[in-house]
Amino acid sequence: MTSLNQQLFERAQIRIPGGVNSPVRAFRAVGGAPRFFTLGAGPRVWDVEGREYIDYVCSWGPLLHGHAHPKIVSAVQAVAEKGLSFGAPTELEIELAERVCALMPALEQIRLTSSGTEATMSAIRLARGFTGRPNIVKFDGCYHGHGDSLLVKAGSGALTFGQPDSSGVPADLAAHTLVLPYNDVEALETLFAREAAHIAAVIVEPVAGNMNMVLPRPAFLKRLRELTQTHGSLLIFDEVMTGFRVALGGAQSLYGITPDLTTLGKVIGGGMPLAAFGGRRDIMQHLAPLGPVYQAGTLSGNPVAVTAGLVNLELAMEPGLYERLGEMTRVMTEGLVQIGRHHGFPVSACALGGMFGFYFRDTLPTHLHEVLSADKERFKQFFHGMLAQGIYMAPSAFEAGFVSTVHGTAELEKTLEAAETVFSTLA
Ligand code: HOZ
Repeated sequence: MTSLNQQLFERAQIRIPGGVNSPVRAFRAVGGAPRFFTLGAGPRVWDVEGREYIDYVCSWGPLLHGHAHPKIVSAVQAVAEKGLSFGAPTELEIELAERVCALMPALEQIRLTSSGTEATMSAIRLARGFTGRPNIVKFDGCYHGHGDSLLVKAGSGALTFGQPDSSGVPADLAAHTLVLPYNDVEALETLFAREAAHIAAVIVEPVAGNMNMVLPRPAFLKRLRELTQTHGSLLIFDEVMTGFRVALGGAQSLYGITPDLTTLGKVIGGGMPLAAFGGRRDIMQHLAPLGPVYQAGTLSGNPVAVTAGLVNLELAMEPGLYERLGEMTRVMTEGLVQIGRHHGFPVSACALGGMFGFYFRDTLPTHLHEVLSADKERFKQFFHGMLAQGIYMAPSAFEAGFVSTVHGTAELEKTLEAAETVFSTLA
């Protein structure tokens, strides 16, 4: 008897390539049929077969306050009744711009887009236009959306499916993307000594979240800032994932670094398609209509998405919220590690705010090669075991996990009980 999820997956594959609208969702890295969801409430989701799961994907990060938060839903309903899109300015956009710039002082100006990919792609174009230089530097395993210049040694789905260098990207263009290992200060210094005059920007996930989660060495981010500043290259922090997720002020507030440009997405849209890039005013003023760098979007600053983002951020501003969220994430991941090790598995985990990494290797990875050395077969078994116990984790060993502010003690206990059951059967 084929399950309903399987039936839908087969039907989807007739009209949608791979049955999904974003590759990692297809479950290919773990096997089996993806779950088709019908309902989300707080920290939980339900699939078409009526099965309930505690959700640690949280729509890949945006749902800082869980599914269908009543305040977000009612604000979105109210604004939707007044019109879904104008393709003209609204006051709501100014409010969101003001709020984000106040929370992240490195952003003096901001432009809204509809997806993180658009934000990073535009930030790269702006950096090239501003500096007049052609090359960008990225780090092996970091993912910055699927813009052509950035699908070189990329993480996330590209890494999951063994296509870190996508077909369809002209070699001439890819040649302008220079790739270095994450956390490697020496490699950075060598490259800058040789190529600085041609480097428009260095783009980095200040906490990497698309090769599982990899914490930066503080000295790495510090040196990045110094070298870019000295040589007139721009430093772009891609905080699409970490912005308002690891801290209210993003990873840049935790590590005390002021980038020239920052890209945002996920939490800034509260579950709606919204992203942004922003930074120094003198750079942002190179954008059309003020300057020569073109960038646009029919649905940019869409009022419904902006409203969801505004309420998501308003809720995030509650005092003590990130401390509580960080504590919940830490206790959950430490619990997983403790249970795994008790059953003899070499596991490790890291957590920051509402984001975590969990690895089948005994020490935390510091760059992609160490991430790749984790046991992917064990991960698959663990993933399916947890799924059968009602715990929904990212279906890839190369994605970070997410905890929301409404995951509570009940979810924590159920997750750790499930882990106990799963690790004891894996043993
Ligand atoms: N690239 C996203 C995670 N890092 C996956 C997005 C999705 O499939 O929704």
